[in-house]
Amino acid sequence: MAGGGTERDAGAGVTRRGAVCGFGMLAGASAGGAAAKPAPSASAEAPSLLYPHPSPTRSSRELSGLWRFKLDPQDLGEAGRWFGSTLQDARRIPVPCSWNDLFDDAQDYFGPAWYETDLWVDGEPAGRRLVLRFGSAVYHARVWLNGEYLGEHVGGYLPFAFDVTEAARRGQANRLTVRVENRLRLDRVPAAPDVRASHFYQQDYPQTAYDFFPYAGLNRPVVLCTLPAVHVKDVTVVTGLDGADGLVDVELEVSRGWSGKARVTLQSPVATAAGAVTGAVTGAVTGAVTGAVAVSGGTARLRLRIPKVRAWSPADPHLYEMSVSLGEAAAPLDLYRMKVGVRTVRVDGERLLVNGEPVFLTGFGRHEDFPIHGKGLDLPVLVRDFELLRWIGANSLRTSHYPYAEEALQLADEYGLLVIAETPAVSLVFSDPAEVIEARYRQLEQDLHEIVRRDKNHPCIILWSLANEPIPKPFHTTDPVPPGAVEAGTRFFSRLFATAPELDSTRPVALVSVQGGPPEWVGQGDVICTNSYDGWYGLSGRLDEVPGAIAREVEALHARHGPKPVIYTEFGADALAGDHADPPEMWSEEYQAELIATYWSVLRKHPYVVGAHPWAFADFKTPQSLTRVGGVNQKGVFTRDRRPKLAAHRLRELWSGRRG
Ligand code: BDP
Repeated sequence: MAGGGTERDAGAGVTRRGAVCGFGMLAGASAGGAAAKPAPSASAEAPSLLYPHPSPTRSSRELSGLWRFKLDPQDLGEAGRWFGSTLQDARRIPVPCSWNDLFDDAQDYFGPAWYETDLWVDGEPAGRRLVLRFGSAVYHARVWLNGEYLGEHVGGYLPFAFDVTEAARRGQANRLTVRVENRLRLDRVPAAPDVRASHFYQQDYPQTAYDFFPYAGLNRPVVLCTLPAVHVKDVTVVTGLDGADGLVDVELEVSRGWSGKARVTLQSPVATAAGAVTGAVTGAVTGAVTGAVAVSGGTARLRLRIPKVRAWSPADPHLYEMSVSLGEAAAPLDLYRMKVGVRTVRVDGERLLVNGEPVFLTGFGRHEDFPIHGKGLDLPVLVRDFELLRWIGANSLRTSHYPYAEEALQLADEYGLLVIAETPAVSLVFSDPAEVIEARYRQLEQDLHEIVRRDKNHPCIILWSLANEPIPKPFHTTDPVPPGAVEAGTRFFSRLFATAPELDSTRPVALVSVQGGPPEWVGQGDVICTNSYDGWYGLSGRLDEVPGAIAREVEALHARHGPKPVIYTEFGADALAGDHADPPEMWSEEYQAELIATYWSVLRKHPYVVGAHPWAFADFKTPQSLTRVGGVNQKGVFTRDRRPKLAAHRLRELWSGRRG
């Protein structure tokens, strides 16, 4: 194929030319670390995917702005070498942003689209590696610089990067071209539905198997980074508590199989009276904690002990500043800075423990969703959402139903929100053909590698969710479950549950089941997570029958899976803001508030229930369908523009303990 790309979809990861994803060092206290590679030429080495925090030895420049954009419905671009010259008849598109709400012809567009921008690198410090890092591209991306093919990435919600040191030219504009393709396909994760088998989602437009709008494009920032030839390529931090002390195990991966001296320093930032942040150390720690280590063949491990540690917790989300420097302290070859929260997480019988203390999760599943931006990273909305979560008394969040932007996790670390981090495996159907299921498995396993690699160091993440609502057959079909579908799912999740602890042995793992889903699947989790819609999809309108139904359901879960903690990851009702009814009727604000309060009071009576997340934080756009008024799922306790419904006020009272 022109440009060097080959159709290698459903395969996952990045291919070609100094590109990376997830094949390197794996997370976890006992993970092996990167094998010492024979010193490869820097351009052949996969670039680092560490979040590009700037430092004295590194720079990061967002390429956000107005790019050129063109749909390619006939898929002519690659054969026509559109990457070889300036895009003809292009219009402007902001990056980051989803394309759907911007242009009428792009709203329900599925196919390739081309992005292009000019890039000057003359301002970047000379003598460093130049890396282009994409926060995400939904769903498949191919990238060229000055017509030279850099590589591709498959999977919509995770970063990828290319070393462009050789491809970039100084003294002239560099043409960066990206082909993004968003087809809804059976073999993708998340998948399109098999319309031959589905009677329900056939009604939806566009036809997704899941209940959120398939916003597409370059949804997260593209960043031009510089870093030294010898640099910190990956860092894995695992924290522990030993009496009053904190333990911080650090594993380093350094580029080019480098050997030499490294130093790791931890210190507490403190706001001065003027509000500025200084490098001074507070609390019981007197002075920064530093450890020196010899890096050999590109890897090193060390343990730092923080006397009288100030542990990270929702009540006190204290973060230490960590810096890793290579070479001589006075003139480091590289300096990487990141934040570290010291905490432990563990399942103990029916309890979920953070720092040894039982926690009860209040909070929500949410979506990256806002009018016009779609799933484009929108920092103002993100900050507003975190403020609202604090206002309502939430202490947790599920990244339903895909990995969120890294900035969301950074904020969760700072706000002290406990996060259930979910893969993009939403609504997988196991009556689909075996080869399709296998293709999805390969993609999902790759996603899991990439997620753990990206997010392993966030103290906020306390639980991995491998999937949301996998089902043996499509919803609302009257056909029986086809033979073998439950077993196919059991095999699928056994493999995935075996992989997760190899990548991260420090966090519990679960999958989110749907009411009535196969117990063999959810039962493999360390925590039983379930979604439940009594009073909405079942027992519609019959609020008085709901408490009994919930109690029977939760007790059955406990009997089947105990002793394990149970989290209700979804329950709720659509409410049209402004619609009122007394006595409460479906779709009114009163009904939603009453139903949520009912769940809360029943769940709180069962000590093994350790979390209750009403669905959802805010209303969000969906495909058009008979059940989605205005093309919006109205189960938010906030409206799509973040105004509280009655349920938000009710939850605020319940979660503050002001009302039982
Ligand atoms: C659950 C799904 C969620 C949907 C919700 C609903 O996990 O994605 O949005 O139902 O129907 O089954 O509102």
